[in-house]
Amino acid sequence: MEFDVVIIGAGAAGLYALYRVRGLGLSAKVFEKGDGVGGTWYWNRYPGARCDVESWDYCYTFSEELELEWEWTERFPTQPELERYFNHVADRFDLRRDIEFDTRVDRARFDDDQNRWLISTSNGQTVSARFLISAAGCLSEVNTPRIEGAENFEGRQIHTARWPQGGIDLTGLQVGVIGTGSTGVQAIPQLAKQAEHLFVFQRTPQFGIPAQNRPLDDETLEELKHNYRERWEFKRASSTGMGRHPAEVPAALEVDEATRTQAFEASWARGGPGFARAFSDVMTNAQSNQIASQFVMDKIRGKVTDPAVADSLAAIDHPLGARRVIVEIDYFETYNRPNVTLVDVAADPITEITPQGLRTTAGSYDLDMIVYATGFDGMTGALLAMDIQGVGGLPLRDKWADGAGAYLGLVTSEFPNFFMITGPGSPAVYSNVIFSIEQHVDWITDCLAHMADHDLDRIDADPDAEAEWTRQVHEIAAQSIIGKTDSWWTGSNIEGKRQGITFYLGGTNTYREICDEIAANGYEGFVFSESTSPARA
Ligand code: NA7
Repeated sequence: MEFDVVIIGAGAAGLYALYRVRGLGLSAKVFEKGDGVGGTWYWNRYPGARCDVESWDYCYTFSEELELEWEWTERFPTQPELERYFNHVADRFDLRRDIEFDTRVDRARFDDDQNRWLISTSNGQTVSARFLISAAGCLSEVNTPRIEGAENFEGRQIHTARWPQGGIDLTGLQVGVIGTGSTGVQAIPQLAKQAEHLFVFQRTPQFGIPAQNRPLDDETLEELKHNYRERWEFKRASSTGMGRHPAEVPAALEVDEATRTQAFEASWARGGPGFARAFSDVMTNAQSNQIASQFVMDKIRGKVTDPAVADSLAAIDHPLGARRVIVEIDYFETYNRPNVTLVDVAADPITEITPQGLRTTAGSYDLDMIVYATGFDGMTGALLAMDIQGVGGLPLRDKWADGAGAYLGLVTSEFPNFFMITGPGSPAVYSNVIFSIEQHVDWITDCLAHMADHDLDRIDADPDAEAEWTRQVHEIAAQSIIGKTDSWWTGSNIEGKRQGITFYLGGTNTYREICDEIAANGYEGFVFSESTSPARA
């Protein structure tokens, strides 16, 4: 089978890419390893799964009709609601007919002579395409740490991103959860309500800001519809792709203590991921950050009745915002339940999993089930899980062995006609990702239209432009607090992974301007060629 475009993945990025590629009159096929659409929101079905970006921001903006007809029910949408949304999008735009479900892309090889990609899938097909677009996602390759003895455990072990449809009945079970990142923090309060007893194995305590979630009433929905255009303008102007007017705030050190506390209290009461925006300098000034961090740690302590447990949860050793700030609902209060035990595995490390449970240096825990809320091989994991080979059979894994780089995060040299949506070098996970996805897809499909108009068959990145862009990405990251703390953002959660921030921290607004300017200047830094290939459609 031959297509103009093959797209990997039917999550938010793949669905929109398919929509736009079809709009160009090109033939397309999407391969999706799940049996439904939604990507992250298809896979992450664990109890409590919810987006930590507000529903009115975490949605497509490409269709006015879609935006006006869809009604969100809560400030922070749950996984089931998001899955319904992506299903609605797939149906509304008749996308399913070009998606092949339960089909994983295992291998893609660029055929230099034919100027085509040959794509092999888990069900034994090989198809060819002029263009290959990865919409495989930044958080889709799960990370399950290897713990000695895990294979001998007699109970059930499950990663949160592999929670089955229909759920799991935890009634009467002794359950252990490893991991207290965004996922663990969302899942733990819900698991605690169902399990007989829940043991939480925490290695690193984290900042948690209350979501202050709420249902959306008619008045709010009406206002959201009324203002959607204005929000879109704000999204474009903002550095993170969020649709709110950035408030003019002073630096924390410019005001007295009482004013500071009042502002932090107000930000706490508003809730959500924007807590640090109470002042302009929390993310840039160490002293201001320390004051904000202390405020949050005191709040955490105030929620937990057992002082030793409160200490374990609140003794946070990194600056606020250096890891992704967690948005929580009833998380800290959950430790006041009699059926929840916090085990500090930084002080008392996990040594092995036994047939009956889990052992630490100081204790052992009988368990019926182990839940791995242990995250993902972020940014590059899903790309490198496939065997992608560029010119001359160069494996992407080899090209990126010393670190991932792609020009604008979109194209990596020696892999012609291969585009990445939210690839390394783009703002990706450090933004309202669905808005970034739209920008990427629009840029890529405009580029495809440009190539058709100018009879160009092949696009590649100039290696020098790519190296310079990657240098800039690293330079900006080096100035930020987030590059200095271990987390999945730096890749330190994956054994053997080269560490460092691989996303662009210069702001989505600046990034968009750069991408647009490069396109307007004849795609500076990209190399096009006219092909005499017989396969040209
Ligand atoms: P994260 O944020 O990577 O969190 C993973 C958690 O699992 C974190 O608490 C880790 O502790 C813990 N972990 C991982 N391996 C181990 C081992 N071997 N022993 C003990 N604890 C371990 O993943 P999430 O899924 O929560 O969130 C990912 C993103 O999804 C999130 O940022 C949002 O963007 C949505 P550590 O902190 O490494 O000590």
